[in-house]
Amino acid sequence: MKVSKSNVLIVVDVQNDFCSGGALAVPDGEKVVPAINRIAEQFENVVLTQDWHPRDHVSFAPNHENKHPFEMIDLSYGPQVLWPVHCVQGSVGAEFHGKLETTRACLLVRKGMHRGIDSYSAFYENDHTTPTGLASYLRERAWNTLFFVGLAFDFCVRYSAEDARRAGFEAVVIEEACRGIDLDGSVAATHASFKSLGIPIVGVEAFS
Ligand code: VGL
Ligand code: ZN
Repeated sequence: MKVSKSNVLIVVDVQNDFCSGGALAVPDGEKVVPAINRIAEQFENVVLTQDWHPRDHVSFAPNHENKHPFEMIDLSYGPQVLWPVHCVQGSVGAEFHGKLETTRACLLVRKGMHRGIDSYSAFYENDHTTPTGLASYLRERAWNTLFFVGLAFDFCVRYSAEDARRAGFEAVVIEEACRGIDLDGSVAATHASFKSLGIPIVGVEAFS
């Protein structure tokens, strides 16, 4: 695949807490790193996202009485999964994986920073109305096709790609450079949703 100047690679949440030994470890999460580094070499434009929560964040199970990680609760903006404490602002767990090549990235989008709203998508928080500013940034740079890699396939990669598509961008997911959490069939639900929204999955070999 020939990567063009209007293409951008969006590297989602490749942070220590989502890798083996981390607070919300995605199985084999760190295995995406060599593939992402190789793919990123083909792109002139690379954007990174970073899950970046305050310690009192509403998505953390211990911040609710008698609630456990992976239970659901209802918040004003809808149902929300409760997670273990993860990606706390300034913590080692919130840092990018040490082997992730970050030097060529032009923009870093931090998300999940408001205490009362979680944010899976790089574009909108989970209330689906509070923007991060990423869509305007990409539009101003006239980048129209977004390639997604990173963690987790069925949460932050999924919601980012879906919002990109709804915002009028072309969105493509390189699934081999992603890993999923797979909570209650969330990986299958992601595939179905991508299919209905017109979000193709392409292989890594296209970028070598
Ligand atoms: C994520 C759950 C909670 C992700 C972030 O990056 O997919 N998942 N926070
Ligand atoms: Zn999070």
